[in-house]
Formats: sequence, structure tokens, C-alpha cells
Amino acid sequence: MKKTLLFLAVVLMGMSMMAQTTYTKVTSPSELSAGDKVILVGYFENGAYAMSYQKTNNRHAVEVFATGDEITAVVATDPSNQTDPFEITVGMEGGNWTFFDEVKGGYLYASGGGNYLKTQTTLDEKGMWTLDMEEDGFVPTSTGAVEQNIMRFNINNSSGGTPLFGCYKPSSSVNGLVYIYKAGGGGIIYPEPSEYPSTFYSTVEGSSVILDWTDAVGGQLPQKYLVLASTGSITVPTDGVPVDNGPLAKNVSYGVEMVTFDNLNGGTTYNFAIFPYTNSGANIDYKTDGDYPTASETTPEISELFYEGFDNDLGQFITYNEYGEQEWIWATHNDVNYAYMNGYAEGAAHANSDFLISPEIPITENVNLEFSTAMKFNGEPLHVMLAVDYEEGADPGDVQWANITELFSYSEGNYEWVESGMVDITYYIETLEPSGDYFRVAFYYESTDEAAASWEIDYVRVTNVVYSVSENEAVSFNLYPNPANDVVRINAEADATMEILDMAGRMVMSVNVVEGENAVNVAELTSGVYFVRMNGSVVKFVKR
Ligand SMILES: [Ca+2]
Ligand SMILES: [Ca+2]
Ligand SMILES: [Ca+2]
Repeated sequence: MKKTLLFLAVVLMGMSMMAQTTYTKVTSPSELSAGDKVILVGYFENGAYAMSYQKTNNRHAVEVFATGDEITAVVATDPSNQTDPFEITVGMEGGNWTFFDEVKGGYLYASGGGNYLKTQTTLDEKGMWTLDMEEDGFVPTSTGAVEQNIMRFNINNSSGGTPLFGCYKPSSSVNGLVYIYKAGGGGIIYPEPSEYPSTFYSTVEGSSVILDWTDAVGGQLPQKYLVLASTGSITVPTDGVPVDNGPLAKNVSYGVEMVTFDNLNGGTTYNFAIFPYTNSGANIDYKTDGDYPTASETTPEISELFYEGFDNDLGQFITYNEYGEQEWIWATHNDVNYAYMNGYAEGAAHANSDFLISPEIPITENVNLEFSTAMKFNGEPLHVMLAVDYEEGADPGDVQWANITELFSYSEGNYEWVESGMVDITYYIETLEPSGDYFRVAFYYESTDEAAASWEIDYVRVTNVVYSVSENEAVSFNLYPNPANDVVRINAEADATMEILDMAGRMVMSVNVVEGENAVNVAELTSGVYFVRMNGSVVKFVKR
């Protein structure tokens, strides 16, 4: 008898230790409330990894198995557990989200001083987070005054090669989204969404098309949208059949109001449609009745005018050493080959002034420039400049260069590679003096005896973009002068909302205009290329 009881007790203990919980993917912050038990998940290839134990300064991640929108897991009950996910309790404090780890005993917080994600028992701003979404994942951002404030899943942790969760600067190349899975989140089946989005716009930018819309309203809001692209007709989705994300299909959460289709074929017309839906898996319910919103764009033909990958040496680029012993050199690290410049040598920073100059590149109708940089240490920014009359071997200081540095994005440290973005530089080339058939792009480096940053350039690409459809076709408004300095004038056929979008399709300004002439102050905008959108028409606009 005694033996049997003991045996039963062991079985019961074993069962309780093995208790599994099913967690359901959260697709919008509106599905979360204080007290919810969640696991935080990142994806790499087809694997799902959940946040687990504290590993020095970051949270380790362990592989879990996701089926559709559900993960079933046994969670850790001991801080020394290194094999199971740690369950986190969501809280709300002063309008921001908190994540309390009961097992480790503290709030997750971005501690700064590195990519540190830790726990502490006291709750301050570093442990209070905003929850933005990108497509169907979360971007938890600490409200604390730390540079590395975004919680991300890092698949490429270099020290040890294991995936982890850390905190990174907004500019970091680590971009693994955080997915939130909530215990017992399933079960509720919502009706079909009541309405379609009230607007659905497309903007073509190089080989990408940016779609944006105004979220649907109505009695039943959508949880997500399925945005489809096709070179033919759109295949309307079927209830109960989810469509996975792919090159021509994107599932986007309610509240995001935007998605980008990248790497589309050049010179091709794509049709787009958007379908709001509720639920997931076999319960997915799309709104497909009546007229669903559609858009259509023809991508431009893109031809390469110039490319240098610095594969074996500085290639077609030439260097000019104005002063200082250090110069632009070729270097390689972690299978990346690049042009490299650093004024730090023999334990000290040195004053340097050095040019890395491209060969002559033909000027065509629409010239776009892109490159990729990595940097480390404090010092001068890298400068990007254009000229038409530089002769090889001459002192570049004798030539008038147009400085276009501020048009691009750059690495902000830790040798994290950052893409500059593909930027239309046609306007800046056309205004160069004297005019010519060719131009050169130069990367200018400067260091001092006090500060010498290290700058790396992986590749430089120049492309000609030929728009099949002029962006001015069927436009219902006039905009001048273009380029403009401080004020741009708009002639509108009717009262409307005018939106200015940056090259990435982000809205940077929204102004209500009236029928007739309007003066819009654009002095606050950074110099560069923008799109002005009104009544579904888009005009490219350059701010000087
Ligand atoms: Ca339906
Ligand atoms: Ca030098
Ligand atoms: Ca390279």
C-alpha cells in the first residue's frame, strides 16, 4: 500500500513538471492585457526560438515547435533551467507595457552599455516598453534613455553562434522581430470583418512597390490583412485557408497600414488587392464580398551603370591621400570584402584626409546610388560627394564637389552593416558645374588627433531607372517649384489632403489643401527626394 502511494506521488509529480501550455500568436497589441502569460519568440529560417534563461548580458533562446499560430511548450520553473522557455507576465504601467519574469524574478529592461537585455526587481523607464508592429511581429522599444533600446531576436550572435534576445539601436542590422504568444489565447472565433480599408494606395520605388491604406472601421475590425500581388488577376482567398507570406503575399497586422513588396521584376505591371480577415488557421475568415480595394503599378526597368564590390582590391576606385599616413585600403573580415579607412594606428588617433573616388560613370535619365557601410569608434561621419570635372591624379581639393551625404543611411557603430538605401541623385548631378556626360562619386574620410572612426564600404552600385509610366501621368494637381527650398505651391482641383512620403514610403507630412493655389511650408524637411500624394496621384518632389 505504502509503495503504491509513493509510486502515485512520483507519477503525479512527474506529470505536473511536464505540464504543457498552449500559446497562441498575438497579432495586435489590442489582443494583450495586463496579467497575460506569454512567451517571446523569434524566427530563424523555419525554426521558432523562445526566450529562455539569462545568459550573461542577454537572454538565450531555445527552439520550440510552432504549429500554425500555436506553440505548445513546457516552461521553466527554475532560473537555472537552460532548455525550456521562460514564461513572462505582461503588465501595463503609465501607458507602456512591462514584461515580468517570475522565474528569474524581475522586469525585462534595456540596460544600455551594450546590447544588454536583463531583469531587475525595480521597475523604471528602461523596463517600460512601447509595442509597435512590423508586418506580423513586434518591435518592443524601451522608453528608457538608452541607445540600444529595441528588443530584437538575434540569429547571428557572433560570440558562440547561438540565437538570443538582446537590445539594439534603431540603426542596427540585427532585425529579428519579437513574436508574442499568449497562453490560452485561442478559442474565441470572431466574425468576418465588417469593412474594407477606406483607401488603398500604391507607390513604386525602384524594384519595390509600397502599399499603404487606412485601416478598416466598422462593428468587427480586422485582426489582419492579406495583401496579394500578381502579374495577372488576383486569386481571391478562401475562408479557412491561410496564405503564407511570400514574394507576392503578405499578412499584415491591423494598425500597421503599410507593406512593401521588394525585388519585383523590372518593367512589369503588378496588380494588388487587400483582404481584411479575422482568426487564424482553419478559422480564418476573409472579407471578400463586393469590390475589394485594388491598385496597380508598373515597375521601372533598372539597368546597372556601375558596380564595385571590392572583391579582391579597391577595384575601379582610386585613392587620394591629402594628408596623414593612413589611407583607404582593401580589407576582408567574416567573408565580407570592403574598402577600409581608419586614422587610428599605433595606439593613437591621427589627423587624416582621404578620398576614395570612383571612375567616370555615365549620366543617364534617372541615376540612383546605393552602397553599404559599417563603422566603429567615434569620429567624423563619412562624406559622399559628386563631381563631374575631377581628373585622375589631381588634388580633389581643387574640384567643386556636391556634398550629398545626408541623402543616405549609414552604420552607427559596432561594425554593423547598414544599407544606404537606393537614392535618386539625378537632380544633384544635373546641378553640378560644369555640366558633363560623366560624373564621379567620392567617399571622403576625415580624422583628427583626437578621434578617428573606422569606416568600411562593402559595395557601391549606380543604376539607371527608366519609369514605364511617368509619375506625372494622370495627375490631378500641379506642384512648383520643383525642386523647392522652403515653400512649394500646389494647385488643387478640389479640397484634399496632401501627403509627403519619403523614399521608403513613410509619411513625413500631411497637409489639408483647398481648391486653387496653396503654399505649403517644406522648410523642415531634410534635403532629398520625396513623393507628394493627393487624390491617388503621386508626383516626385525634390527638397533642396
Ligand atoms: Ca468570409
Ligand atoms: Ca591619409
Ligand atoms: Ca564587398
